[in-house]
Amino acid sequence: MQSATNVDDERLVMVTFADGLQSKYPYIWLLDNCLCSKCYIHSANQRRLLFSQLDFQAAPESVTITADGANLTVTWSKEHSSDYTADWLRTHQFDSSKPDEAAEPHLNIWGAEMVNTIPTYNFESVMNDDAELYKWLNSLNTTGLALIKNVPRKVGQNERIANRVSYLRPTNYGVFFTVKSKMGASNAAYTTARLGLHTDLPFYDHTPGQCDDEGGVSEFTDGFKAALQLKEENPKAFKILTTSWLDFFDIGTDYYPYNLTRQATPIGLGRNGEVERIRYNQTCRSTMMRIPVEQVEAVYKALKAFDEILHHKDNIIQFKMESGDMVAFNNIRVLHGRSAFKIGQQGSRHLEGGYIDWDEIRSKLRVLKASLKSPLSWV
Ligand code: NM2
Repeated sequence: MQSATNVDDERLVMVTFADGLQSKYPYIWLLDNCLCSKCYIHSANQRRLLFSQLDFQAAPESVTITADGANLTVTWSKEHSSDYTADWLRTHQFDSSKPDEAAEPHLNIWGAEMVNTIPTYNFESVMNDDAELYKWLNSLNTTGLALIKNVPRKVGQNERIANRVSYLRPTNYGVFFTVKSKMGASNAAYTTARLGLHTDLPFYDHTPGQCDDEGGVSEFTDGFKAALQLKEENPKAFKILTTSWLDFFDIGTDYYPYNLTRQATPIGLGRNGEVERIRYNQTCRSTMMRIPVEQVEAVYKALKAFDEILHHKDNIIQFKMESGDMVAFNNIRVLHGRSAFKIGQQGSRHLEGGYIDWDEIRSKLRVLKASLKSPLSWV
Protein backbone atom coordinates (compact mmCIF):
# COMPACT_ATOMS: atom_id res chain seq x y z
CA MET A 1 0.00 0.00 0.00
CA GLN A 2 1.13 3.53 -0.73
CA SER A 3 -1.38 5.11 1.61
CA ALA A 4 -4.58 4.65 3.60
CA THR A 5 -6.85 7.59 4.30
CA ASN A 6 -9.80 7.87 6.64
CA VAL A 7 -12.73 9.42 4.71
CA ASP A 8 -14.96 10.26 7.67
CA ASP A 9 -17.89 11.81 5.79
CA GLU A 10 -18.29 8.64 3.67
CA ARG A 11 -17.54 6.35 6.65
CA LEU A 12 -14.84 4.45 4.78
CA VAL A 13 -11.08 3.98 4.46
CA MET A 14 -9.55 4.70 1.06
CA VAL A 15 -6.51 2.54 0.28
CA THR A 16 -4.04 3.28 -2.53
CA PHE A 17 -2.07 0.18 -3.50
CA ALA A 18 1.55 0.15 -4.74
CA ASP A 19 0.41 0.08 -8.39
CA GLY A 20 -1.85 3.10 -7.89
CA LEU A 21 -5.15 1.20 -7.71
CA GLN A 22 -7.55 2.80 -5.21
CA SER A 23 -10.13 0.84 -3.25
CA LYS A 24 -12.73 1.87 -0.70
CA TYR A 25 -13.50 -0.14 2.46
CA PRO A 26 -16.58 0.93 4.47
CA TYR A 27 -16.17 1.06 8.28
CA ILE A 28 -19.01 -1.38 8.87
CA TRP A 29 -17.38 -3.94 6.56
CA LEU A 30 -13.95 -3.47 8.18
CA LEU A 31 -15.50 -4.06 11.60
CA ASP A 32 -17.50 -7.06 10.41
CA ASN A 33 -14.32 -8.54 8.96
CA CYS A 34 -11.95 -7.76 11.80
CA LEU A 35 -9.49 -10.63 12.15
CA CYS A 36 -8.55 -10.12 15.80
CA SER A 37 -9.07 -13.12 18.04
CA LYS A 38 -12.04 -11.47 19.79
CA CYS A 39 -13.84 -11.13 16.45
CA TYR A 40 -12.56 -14.12 14.48
CA ILE A 41 -11.97 -17.87 14.97
CA HIS A 42 -8.87 -18.46 12.88
CA SER A 43 -8.94 -22.26 13.09
CA ALA A 44 -12.44 -22.24 11.57
CA ASN A 45 -12.03 -19.32 9.17
CA GLN A 46 -15.26 -17.99 10.63
CA ARG A 47 -16.54 -14.98 12.55
CA ARG A 48 -16.87 -15.13 16.30
CA LEU A 49 -18.47 -11.67 16.25
CA LEU A 50 -22.25 -11.66 16.60
CA PHE A 51 -24.16 -9.42 14.25
CA SER A 52 -25.71 -7.67 17.26
CA GLN A 53 -22.18 -6.68 18.37
CA LEU A 54 -21.56 -4.63 15.21
CA ASP A 55 -21.29 -0.97 16.16
CA PHE A 56 -22.91 1.08 13.41
CA GLN A 57 -21.68 4.35 15.00
CA ALA A 58 -18.03 3.28 15.19
CA ALA A 59 -15.39 5.40 13.46
CA PRO A 60 -11.60 4.95 13.56
CA GLU A 61 -9.51 6.96 16.01
CA SER A 62 -6.58 6.38 13.66
CA VAL A 63 -5.68 4.67 10.38
CA THR A 64 -2.00 3.79 9.86
CA ILE A 65 0.08 1.64 7.53
CA THR A 66 3.45 0.06 8.24
CA ALA A 67 6.57 1.55 6.62
CA ASP A 68 6.74 -1.33 4.09
CA GLY A 69 3.06 -0.79 3.20
CA ALA A 70 2.24 -4.43 3.98
CA ASN A 71 -0.19 -3.86 6.85
CA LEU A 72 -3.04 -1.50 7.72
CA THR A 73 -4.05 -0.91 11.35
CA VAL A 74 -7.42 0.65 12.09
CA THR A 75 -7.76 1.69 15.74
CA TRP A 76 -11.41 1.92 16.79
CA SER A 77 -10.85 2.54 20.51
CA LYS A 78 -8.29 1.90 23.27
CA GLU A 79 -9.63 -1.65 23.53
CA HIS A 80 -10.05 -2.56 19.90
CA SER A 81 -7.92 -2.27 16.80
CA SER A 82 -7.96 -4.28 13.57
CA ASP A 83 -5.09 -5.33 11.28
CA TYR A 84 -5.48 -6.05 7.59
CA THR A 85 -2.67 -6.99 5.20
CA ALA A 86 -2.37 -5.34 1.79
CA ASP A 87 -2.80 -8.71 0.07
CA TRP A 88 -5.96 -9.47 2.01
CA LEU A 89 -7.42 -6.03 1.24
CA ARG A 90 -6.56 -6.43 -2.44
CA THR A 91 -8.17 -9.87 -2.61
CA HIS A 92 -11.33 -8.59 -0.96
CA GLN A 93 -11.72 -5.31 -2.83
CA PHE A 94 -15.23 -4.41 -3.92
CA ASP A 95 -15.17 -5.39 -7.56
CA SER A 96 -18.13 -7.29 -8.95
CA SER A 97 -16.34 -7.85 -12.27
CA LYS A 98 -14.20 -10.63 -10.79
CA PRO A 99 -16.03 -13.90 -11.52
CA ASP A 100 -15.71 -17.01 -9.38
CA GLU A 101 -14.26 -19.25 -12.11
CA ALA A 102 -15.47 -22.45 -10.44
CA ALA A 103 -19.06 -21.16 -10.30
CA GLU A 104 -19.05 -19.13 -13.52
CA PRO A 105 -16.74 -20.93 -15.93
CA HIS A 106 -16.21 -19.85 -19.50
CA LEU A 107 -18.61 -22.29 -21.22
CA ASN A 108 -17.70 -24.41 -24.19
CA ILE A 109 -21.01 -24.86 -26.05
CA TRP A 110 -21.07 -27.87 -28.39
CA GLY A 111 -23.14 -29.85 -30.86
CA ALA A 112 -22.85 -33.12 -32.80
CA GLU A 113 -19.47 -32.04 -34.22
CA MET A 114 -17.83 -32.80 -30.85
CA VAL A 115 -18.33 -36.55 -31.30
CA ASN A 116 -14.64 -37.20 -32.03
CA THR A 117 -13.22 -34.53 -29.73
CA ILE A 118 -14.98 -35.20 -26.44
CA PRO A 119 -12.49 -34.33 -23.67
CA THR A 120 -10.93 -37.68 -22.73
CA TYR A 121 -8.90 -38.74 -19.69
CA ASN A 122 -7.21 -41.84 -18.38
CA PHE A 123 -8.63 -43.44 -15.21
CA GLU A 124 -5.34 -44.09 -13.40
CA SER A 125 -4.07 -40.59 -14.23
CA VAL A 126 -7.20 -38.97 -12.81
CA MET A 127 -6.93 -41.22 -9.74
CA ASN A 128 -3.25 -40.46 -9.09
CA ASP A 129 -2.45 -37.03 -10.49
CA ASP A 130 -4.10 -33.90 -9.06
CA ALA A 131 -3.41 -31.93 -12.24
CA GLU A 132 -5.33 -34.55 -14.30
CA LEU A 133 -8.14 -34.53 -11.74
CA TYR A 134 -8.31 -30.74 -12.05
CA LYS A 135 -8.38 -30.91 -15.86
CA TRP A 136 -11.14 -33.53 -15.83
CA LEU A 137 -13.31 -31.52 -13.42
CA ASN A 138 -12.58 -28.37 -15.38
CA SER A 139 -13.78 -30.09 -18.58
CA LEU A 140 -16.98 -31.07 -16.80
CA ASN A 141 -17.40 -27.48 -15.68
CA THR A 142 -16.80 -25.89 -19.08
CA THR A 143 -17.93 -28.59 -21.56
CA GLY A 144 -20.25 -30.61 -19.33
CA LEU A 145 -19.20 -33.96 -20.85
CA ALA A 146 -15.99 -35.96 -20.49
CA LEU A 147 -14.86 -39.52 -21.10
CA ILE A 148 -12.56 -41.57 -18.92
CA LYS A 149 -10.77 -44.51 -20.56
CA ASN A 150 -9.19 -47.64 -19.10
CA VAL A 151 -11.51 -47.94 -16.12
CA PRO A 152 -10.86 -51.27 -14.34
CA ARG A 153 -13.58 -53.69 -15.42
CA LYS A 154 -14.85 -54.22 -11.90
CA VAL A 155 -17.88 -52.82 -10.06
CA GLY A 156 -17.47 -49.79 -7.81
CA GLN A 157 -15.19 -47.66 -9.98
CA ASN A 158 -17.46 -44.61 -10.01
CA GLU A 159 -17.41 -44.69 -6.24
CA ARG A 160 -13.60 -44.61 -6.38
CA ILE A 161 -13.60 -41.63 -8.73
CA ALA A 162 -16.31 -39.86 -6.71
CA ASN A 163 -14.28 -40.33 -3.53
CA ARG A 164 -11.39 -38.64 -5.30
CA VAL A 165 -13.64 -35.54 -5.55
CA SER A 166 -15.81 -35.89 -2.44
CA TYR A 167 -18.34 -38.74 -2.16
CA LEU A 168 -21.26 -40.24 -4.06
CA ARG A 169 -24.52 -38.48 -3.36
CA PRO A 170 -27.11 -41.03 -2.26
CA THR A 171 -30.58 -40.70 -3.80
CA ASN A 172 -33.79 -42.69 -3.77
CA TYR A 173 -32.02 -45.07 -6.18
CA GLY A 174 -29.24 -45.77 -3.70
CA VAL A 175 -25.65 -44.68 -3.27
CA PHE A 176 -24.94 -45.97 -6.77
CA PHE A 177 -27.06 -48.01 -9.14
CA THR A 178 -26.83 -50.59 -11.90
CA VAL A 179 -28.88 -49.89 -15.01
CA LYS A 180 -30.33 -53.14 -16.27
CA SER A 181 -33.74 -54.41 -17.24
CA LYS A 182 -35.53 -55.56 -14.09
CA MET A 183 -38.90 -57.17 -13.41
CA GLY A 184 -41.30 -54.68 -11.81
CA ALA A 185 -38.93 -51.85 -12.79
CA SER A 186 -38.93 -48.92 -10.34
CA ASN A 187 -37.80 -46.60 -13.14
CA ALA A 188 -38.07 -46.41 -16.93
CA ALA A 189 -34.27 -46.70 -17.02
CA TYR A 190 -34.64 -50.24 -15.66
CA THR A 191 -36.64 -51.43 -18.69
CA THR A 192 -35.47 -52.05 -22.26
CA ALA A 193 -37.34 -48.97 -23.56
CA ARG A 194 -35.78 -46.18 -25.57
CA LEU A 195 -35.20 -43.17 -23.32
CA GLY A 196 -35.46 -39.76 -24.94
CA LEU A 197 -32.95 -37.13 -23.91
CA HIS A 198 -33.45 -36.18 -20.30
CA THR A 199 -31.80 -34.92 -17.14
CA ASP A 200 -31.94 -37.21 -14.12
CA LEU A 201 -33.84 -36.59 -10.90
CA PRO A 202 -35.63 -33.31 -11.75
CA PHE A 203 -38.01 -34.11 -8.88
CA TYR A 204 -35.35 -33.17 -6.32
CA ASP A 205 -35.06 -29.56 -5.18
CA HIS A 206 -31.33 -30.18 -5.02
CA THR A 207 -30.83 -32.24 -8.16
CA PRO A 208 -27.37 -33.82 -8.20
CA GLY A 209 -25.29 -32.01 -10.75
CA GLN A 210 -23.08 -34.76 -11.97
CA CYS A 211 -23.61 -38.28 -13.20
CA ASP A 212 -21.09 -41.01 -13.99
CA ASP A 213 -22.00 -43.99 -16.12
CA GLU A 214 -20.19 -46.89 -17.67
CA GLY A 215 -21.10 -48.97 -20.70
CA GLY A 216 -23.99 -49.03 -23.18
CA VAL A 217 -25.08 -46.95 -26.19
CA SER A 218 -25.31 -43.34 -25.29
CA GLU A 219 -26.72 -40.09 -26.62
CA PHE A 220 -25.90 -36.64 -25.31
CA THR A 221 -27.00 -33.10 -26.14
CA ASP A 222 -25.79 -29.81 -24.74
CA GLY A 223 -28.97 -28.46 -23.15
CA PHE A 224 -27.53 -24.95 -22.95
CA LYS A 225 -26.96 -24.90 -26.71
CA ALA A 226 -30.50 -26.20 -27.30
CA ALA A 227 -32.00 -23.59 -24.94
CA LEU A 228 -30.10 -20.75 -26.66
CA GLN A 229 -31.24 -22.05 -30.04
CA LEU A 230 -34.84 -22.14 -28.79
CA LYS A 231 -34.49 -18.55 -27.56
CA GLU A 232 -33.31 -17.52 -31.02
CA GLU A 233 -35.76 -19.55 -33.12
CA ASN A 234 -38.84 -19.53 -30.92
CA PRO A 235 -38.71 -16.80 -28.26
CA LYS A 236 -42.31 -17.48 -27.26
CA ALA A 237 -41.53 -21.13 -26.43
CA PHE A 238 -38.37 -20.05 -24.57
CA LYS A 239 -40.42 -17.61 -22.49
CA ILE A 240 -42.94 -20.35 -21.67
CA LEU A 241 -40.26 -22.86 -20.60
CA THR A 242 -38.49 -20.29 -18.44
CA THR A 243 -41.66 -19.13 -16.68
CA SER A 244 -43.96 -22.18 -16.43
CA TRP A 245 -43.54 -24.05 -13.15
CA LEU A 246 -44.10 -27.69 -14.00
CA ASP A 247 -44.28 -30.55 -11.53
CA PHE A 248 -41.75 -33.36 -11.66
CA PHE A 249 -42.36 -36.37 -9.47
CA ASP A 250 -41.20 -39.83 -8.52
CA ILE A 251 -43.28 -42.19 -6.39
CA GLY A 252 -42.38 -45.75 -5.57
CA THR A 253 -39.93 -47.95 -3.76
CA ASP A 254 -36.32 -48.62 -4.64
CA TYR A 255 -33.58 -47.94 -2.10
CA TYR A 256 -36.43 -46.91 0.21
CA PRO A 257 -40.06 -45.83 -0.31
CA TYR A 258 -40.19 -42.32 -1.76
CA ASN A 259 -42.62 -39.63 -2.79
CA LEU A 260 -40.57 -36.85 -4.37
CA THR A 261 -42.11 -33.82 -6.04
CA ARG A 262 -40.55 -30.60 -7.18
CA GLN A 263 -42.00 -27.70 -9.15
CA ALA A 264 -39.56 -26.01 -11.47
CA THR A 265 -39.24 -24.38 -14.87
CA PRO A 266 -37.73 -26.72 -17.48
CA ILE A 267 -35.19 -24.03 -18.36
CA GLY A 268 -33.84 -22.22 -15.30
CA LEU A 269 -32.34 -18.76 -15.63
CA GLY A 270 -29.60 -17.24 -13.52
CA ARG A 271 -29.46 -13.82 -11.95
CA ASN A 272 -28.44 -12.14 -15.21
CA GLY A 273 -31.03 -13.99 -17.29
CA GLU A 274 -28.48 -16.54 -18.52
CA VAL A 275 -29.50 -20.18 -19.01
CA GLU A 276 -28.39 -21.81 -15.76
CA ARG A 277 -30.03 -25.23 -15.53
CA ILE A 278 -32.14 -27.67 -17.47
CA ARG A 279 -34.78 -29.95 -15.93
CA TYR A 280 -36.23 -32.06 -18.65
CA ASN A 281 -37.54 -35.56 -18.30
CA GLN A 282 -40.55 -36.97 -20.12
CA THR A 283 -40.72 -40.04 -17.86
CA CYS A 284 -41.23 -38.16 -14.61
CA ARG A 285 -42.93 -34.92 -15.61
CA SER A 286 -46.05 -35.08 -13.49
CA THR A 287 -49.61 -35.54 -14.67
CA MET A 288 -50.40 -32.88 -12.09
CA MET A 289 -50.04 -29.48 -13.77
CA ARG A 290 -50.55 -26.60 -11.41
CA ILE A 291 -50.93 -24.03 -14.17
CA PRO A 292 -54.02 -22.33 -15.65
CA VAL A 293 -55.79 -24.80 -17.93
CA GLU A 294 -55.77 -22.41 -20.89
CA GLN A 295 -51.94 -22.49 -20.85
CA VAL A 296 -51.65 -26.26 -21.12
CA GLU A 297 -51.51 -26.64 -24.90
CA ALA A 298 -49.01 -23.79 -25.25
CA VAL A 299 -46.74 -25.49 -22.69
CA TYR A 300 -46.91 -28.77 -24.63
CA LYS A 301 -46.09 -26.92 -27.88
CA ALA A 302 -43.11 -25.22 -26.20
CA LEU A 303 -41.87 -28.59 -24.86
CA LYS A 304 -42.21 -30.05 -28.36
CA ALA A 305 -40.17 -27.22 -29.87
CA PHE A 306 -37.44 -27.81 -27.26
CA ASP A 307 -37.59 -31.60 -27.67
CA GLU A 308 -37.08 -31.28 -31.44
CA ILE A 309 -34.03 -29.07 -30.99
CA LEU A 310 -32.60 -31.43 -28.36
CA HIS A 311 -32.95 -34.42 -30.66
CA HIS A 312 -31.82 -32.63 -33.84
CA LYS A 313 -28.97 -34.45 -35.59
CA ASP A 314 -26.76 -31.33 -35.43
CA ASN A 315 -27.06 -31.24 -31.65
CA ILE A 316 -26.96 -34.85 -30.57
CA ILE A 317 -23.85 -36.93 -30.01
CA GLN A 318 -24.35 -40.68 -30.33
CA PHE A 319 -21.68 -43.21 -29.57
CA LYS A 320 -21.27 -46.67 -28.21
CA MET A 321 -19.13 -46.82 -25.13
CA GLU A 322 -16.49 -49.45 -25.02
CA SER A 323 -15.91 -51.75 -22.10
CA GLY A 324 -13.77 -49.83 -19.60
CA ASP A 325 -15.18 -46.43 -20.59
CA MET A 326 -16.76 -44.08 -18.10
CA VAL A 327 -18.68 -41.01 -19.15
CA ALA A 328 -19.32 -38.16 -16.77
CA PHE A 329 -21.68 -35.33 -17.55
CA ASN A 330 -23.23 -32.27 -16.01
CA ASN A 331 -26.74 -33.41 -15.20
CA ILE A 332 -28.14 -29.90 -14.91
CA ARG A 333 -26.91 -28.99 -18.39
CA VAL A 334 -26.30 -32.03 -20.59
CA LEU A 335 -29.19 -34.34 -21.45
CA HIS A 336 -28.63 -38.03 -21.97
CA GLY A 337 -30.64 -40.82 -23.55
CA ARG A 338 -30.30 -44.30 -24.95
CA SER A 339 -31.76 -46.35 -27.74
CA ALA A 340 -34.02 -49.30 -26.96
CA PHE A 341 -32.26 -52.61 -26.54
CA LYS A 342 -33.16 -56.27 -26.39
CA ILE A 343 -31.86 -58.36 -23.53
CA GLY A 344 -29.21 -60.70 -24.84
CA GLN A 345 -28.52 -58.58 -27.94
CA GLN A 346 -26.27 -56.26 -26.03
CA GLY A 347 -24.34 -59.16 -24.57
CA SER A 348 -22.39 -57.96 -21.59
CA ARG A 349 -24.11 -54.56 -21.33
CA HIS A 350 -23.43 -53.41 -17.79
CA LEU A 351 -23.96 -49.82 -16.77
CA GLU A 352 -23.25 -48.44 -13.36
CA GLY A 353 -24.18 -44.94 -12.32
CA GLY A 354 -23.77 -42.55 -9.45
CA TYR A 355 -24.08 -38.87 -8.68
CA ILE A 356 -21.85 -36.15 -7.30
CA ASP A 357 -23.08 -32.75 -6.16
CA TRP A 358 -21.79 -29.71 -8.01
CA ASP A 359 -21.09 -27.90 -4.73
CA GLU A 360 -18.48 -30.57 -4.03
CA ILE A 361 -16.97 -30.38 -7.52
CA ARG A 362 -16.66 -26.60 -7.36
CA SER A 363 -15.12 -26.91 -3.92
CA LYS A 364 -12.58 -29.44 -5.21
CA LEU A 365 -11.79 -27.23 -8.21
CA ARG A 366 -10.98 -24.33 -5.86
CA VAL A 367 -8.93 -26.52 -3.53
CA LEU A 368 -6.95 -28.01 -6.43
CA LYS A 369 -6.46 -24.65 -8.08
CA ALA A 370 -4.97 -23.22 -4.90
CA SER A 371 -2.66 -26.20 -4.36
CA LEU A 372 -1.57 -26.49 -8.01
CA LYS A 373 -1.17 -22.77 -8.60
CA SER A 374 2.57 -22.38 -8.64
CA PRO A 375 3.79 -25.26 -10.82
CA LEU A 376 1.06 -25.00 -13.46
CA SER A 377 0.77 -21.96 -15.66
CA TRP A 378 -2.52 -23.11 -17.22
CA VAL A 379 -4.41 -23.11 -13.91
N1 NM2 B 1 -31.82 -43.84 -12.36
C1 NM2 B 1 -30.99 -44.30 -13.47
O1 NM2 B 1 -34.64 -39.24 -13.11
C2 NM2 B 1 -34.72 -40.38 -13.51
O2 NM2 B 1 -35.76 -41.04 -13.43
C3 NM2 B 1 -33.51 -40.96 -14.17
C4 NM2 B 1 -32.32 -42.49 -12.58
C5 NM2 B 1 -32.90 -44.79 -12.15
C6 NM2 B 1 -31.02 -43.77 -11.16
C7 NM2 B 1 -33.15 -42.34 -13.82
